Amino acid sequence: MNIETFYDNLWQDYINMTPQAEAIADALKSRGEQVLNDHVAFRTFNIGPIRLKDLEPFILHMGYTRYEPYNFPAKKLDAYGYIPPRDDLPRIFLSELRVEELSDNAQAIVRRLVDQIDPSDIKDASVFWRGPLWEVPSYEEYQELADESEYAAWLSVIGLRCNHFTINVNALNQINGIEEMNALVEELGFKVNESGGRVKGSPAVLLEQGSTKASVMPFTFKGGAVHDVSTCYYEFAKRYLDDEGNLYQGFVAASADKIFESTDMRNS
Ligand code: OOG
Ligand code: NI
Repeated sequence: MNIETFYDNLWQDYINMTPQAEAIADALKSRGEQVLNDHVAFRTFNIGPIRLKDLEPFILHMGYTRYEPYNFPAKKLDAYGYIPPRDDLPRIFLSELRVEELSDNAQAIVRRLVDQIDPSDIKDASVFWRGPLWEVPSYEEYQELADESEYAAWLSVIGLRCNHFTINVNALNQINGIEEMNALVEELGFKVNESGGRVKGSPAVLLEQGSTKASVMPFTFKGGAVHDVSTCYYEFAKRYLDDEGNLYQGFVAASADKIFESTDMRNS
């Protein structure tokens, strides 16, 4: 699949899940701004046929290069950043949950989901907008997961799909910083993720980031119960030059740790 088709499909699936993102992008475009993406991100489980190392080949096949690993001890996550083959394309952030670190009960719920995956569904990069590859859990199971890992609960209902696009703030003309993006988000009636502060990172770590709180939608759980769930969010990133004059390409674990909470409905 060519990379433009990949991003067209990914964006369509993403704005279906995240109407606020389309509204924010449209507001920028109507002011004459060029909306480029700094990065996109995906979440997965480290078991079955959807481990990070099973999904990574689809990213490498599009010409991406593996860059840096990141570890999130409290959230039980591992991640990698990937550098695109061209400067106008987004970086990719791919994380996976260390399922073996969950309680036996939560592990059993996750394993029941992953056991249902048909490995032939994992054949190309379209896996990144396929959603849940399993029958969704009951609301009780979802809540049990959320008690231990908001990431696991989110992934159990939203499945494999882009969990955020990220506006490249360096490419905007009238907006100079993350807080100006936050203000626009609020002006449009959407919420900012304030966990870890409204602006995460600093020029000293060469990356500043902010994000919305994820869109919320009614979701039908196994058994028919309907409850609101967090879907996906929009992020904003501003990068700085390092001592050699190169634009910083990595992520910042301390900031990422808080950006994950953009999908956390219990903490808003
Ligand atoms: C990813 C959170 C981290 C970043 O740019 O540091 C992140 C996620 O929510 O899955 O996006
Ligand atoms: Ni991000």
